[in-house]
Amino acid sequence: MTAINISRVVLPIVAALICFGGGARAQEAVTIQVSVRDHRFQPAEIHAPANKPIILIVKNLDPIPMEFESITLRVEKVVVGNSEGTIRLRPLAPGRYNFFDDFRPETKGVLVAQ
Ligand SMILES: [Cu+2]
Repeated sequence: MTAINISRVVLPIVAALICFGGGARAQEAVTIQVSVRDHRFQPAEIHAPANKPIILIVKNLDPIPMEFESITLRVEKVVVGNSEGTIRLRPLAPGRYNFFDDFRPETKGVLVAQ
């Protein structure tokens, strides 16, 4: 390959990598929220965009601790009574992700990424 041929092949690849990296840095997190009251998630179904980082705020409106847990989201966080917790989620593939209160497994909800 001549020098000209190499630059024709390599330069577009380098340019593509720079663009891709810039796009990833510019990707902003989306903040969503769910509350717990009387040991129920409100709302029990929350929605978030797929393929974007998510900041999930869990507000515990009950006076005793709960533990927000999800196997598919791979998170587990204790939120003490009358306070809130912040959970950072990786960008999610479209789908339904169940969560529950690990202290009261009957307290369940679902995050729908779409
Ligand atoms: Cu747990």
